[in-house]
Amino acid sequence: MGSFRVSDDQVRSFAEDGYLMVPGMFDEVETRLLYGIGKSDTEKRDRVGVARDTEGRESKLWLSSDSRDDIYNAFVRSHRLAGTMEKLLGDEVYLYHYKMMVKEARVGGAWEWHQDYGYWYNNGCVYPDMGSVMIAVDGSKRANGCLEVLKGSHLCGRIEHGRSAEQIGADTARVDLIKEQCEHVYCEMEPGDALFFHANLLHSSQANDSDDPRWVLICCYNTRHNPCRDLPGHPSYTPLEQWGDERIREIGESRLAEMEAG
Ligand SMILES: O=C(O)CCC(=O)C(=O)O
Repeated sequence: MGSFRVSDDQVRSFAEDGYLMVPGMFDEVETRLLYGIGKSDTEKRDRVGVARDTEGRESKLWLSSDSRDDIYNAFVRSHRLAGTMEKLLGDEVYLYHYKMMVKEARVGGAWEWHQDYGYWYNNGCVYPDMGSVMIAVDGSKRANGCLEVLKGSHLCGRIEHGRSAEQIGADTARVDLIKEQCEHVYCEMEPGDALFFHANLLHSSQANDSDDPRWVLICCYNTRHNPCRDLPGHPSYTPLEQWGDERIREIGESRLAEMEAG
């Protein structure tokens, strides 16, 4: 799907549901490059952080907002992701950060129900006009802890959040009330599928009790009109140069060849 163009119907459905699934957004070659480079990236592996869930299991990720000529930036800056996010959020977007959620087989922890804006509000972001897109690196299924969302919950406004073990979780009584109104959807994905979601959409994922790892890359964007504090990994407005979608193959293939040559 080299040149994806989001349709008006898809923009409408994102506005109503708070998320949009695009199956096969990245082809097999692009997905294999992200998988091959991501899984053996020792520099990033050394920066993996942990946020324990309420059962004490390790929910791990690495996070960056750097701009380099690398495979991650080729995804983040692609018209397919950044251009689509601009249509969905109705303004120019810039990179807030990107992160790899490293949910390992058997041990990967859960993520409690939350809105991303529950975190980002505290960074001085004035509006919730922000969004993320998740790209499946491994298959992401109920068994290995796929993303779960409450459809349409972004329309409930910002919900109180507080500490939940080492994570920030939404007020559980309020989440229960919203569950009575909003459908609970399990967003199962194949590698290369993309899931766009609004910063106020309630989402969570369960621990990985299966034998299959569940890695996903998440690219998070803010809109130009939304002021926020300039923090490491959570910058204020910095124009994002979008790159042609072919850069994923160009950068990915040359990086993979370097890695294979040692
Ligand atoms: O990786 C997951 O399953 C959850 C990720 C998430 O909730 C987030 O990045 O906000």
